Amino acid sequence: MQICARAHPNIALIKYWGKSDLATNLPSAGSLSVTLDTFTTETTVEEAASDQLLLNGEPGGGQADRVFRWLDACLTQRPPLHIDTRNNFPTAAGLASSASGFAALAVAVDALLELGMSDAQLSVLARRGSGSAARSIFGGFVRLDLGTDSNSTVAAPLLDAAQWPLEVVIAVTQSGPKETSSGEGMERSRKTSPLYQAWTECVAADLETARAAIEQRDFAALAAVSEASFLAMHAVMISSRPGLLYMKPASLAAIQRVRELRRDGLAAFCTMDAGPQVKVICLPESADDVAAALRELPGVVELHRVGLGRGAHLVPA
Ligand code: 2P0
Repeated sequence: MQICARAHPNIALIKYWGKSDLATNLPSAGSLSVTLDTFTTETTVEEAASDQLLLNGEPGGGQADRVFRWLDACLTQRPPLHIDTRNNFPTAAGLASSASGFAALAVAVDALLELGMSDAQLSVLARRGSGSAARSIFGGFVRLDLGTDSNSTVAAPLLDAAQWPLEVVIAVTQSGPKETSSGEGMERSRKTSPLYQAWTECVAADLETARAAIEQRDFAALAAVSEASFLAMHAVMISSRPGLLYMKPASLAAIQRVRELRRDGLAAFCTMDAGPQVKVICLPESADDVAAALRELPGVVELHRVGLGRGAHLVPA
């Protein structure tokens, strides 16, 4: 029997950067995100004679080790599995492919092995594979709160995509894999950044501000707190030793341009992750003008426009 699941990446507005427990991949603070449409991971699983993972049609290498270690840590027993996972967008380039990847796998493995997990249990399973994947179990606006332990640190939906259909313009400034993986970067920041403690302490208040802004559909308030969160995260990255410089000159140019557009009245704000791409969250009426302005910038090599999408789900194999 083959089971296929589909999941979308998500973009954090209130960022996750740092872990308090490596064994269970427990984040040191909460986070809040929007799940995208258009970009998808589709993952097919079936029982096999031995473990094998194909990533975009090629043997998974280091990713395969990571996936099978995760499954062995989370499931008491399982058969050997053949996993075929494909992304329709760049892998490991700061476009959150691990979020959609582990969310799709969690849903597919749960169905194949008939584990009967709830959405919350699926979110914990996905989180143990990749912190941001906990959020891709759900669609629209999603919040992850710290619980008292690993099993209660779980994402939950805030609003469906249709309840506030924002658009996201993604300016790719450099394609290809990132220089330092998120997991390695987070550990470097935790161990060496003098700003790390202050960073983890400011997240709870930012989460509450963002939650209220989303509930009230207050775009300006969401823009202010989201921009503050991503800039604070990059301050932590830059102040790590050695410093993690994910921004490129074109990334900074895009951020400055979006700030000008906002001063001119457009509803748009930027966020960035562990890579040089700039994601611009827009009200739908501003997205055309934002895309046109970013297309003109030297150094923007690709532009994508996506909406908000649904959570991870099964599809016919
Ligand atoms: C986020 N990022 O909240 C943050 C912002 C990148 C910057 O979650 O080590 O691949 O697998 O738990 O989820 C990317 O890190 O990290 C990420 P692991 P993950 O979206």
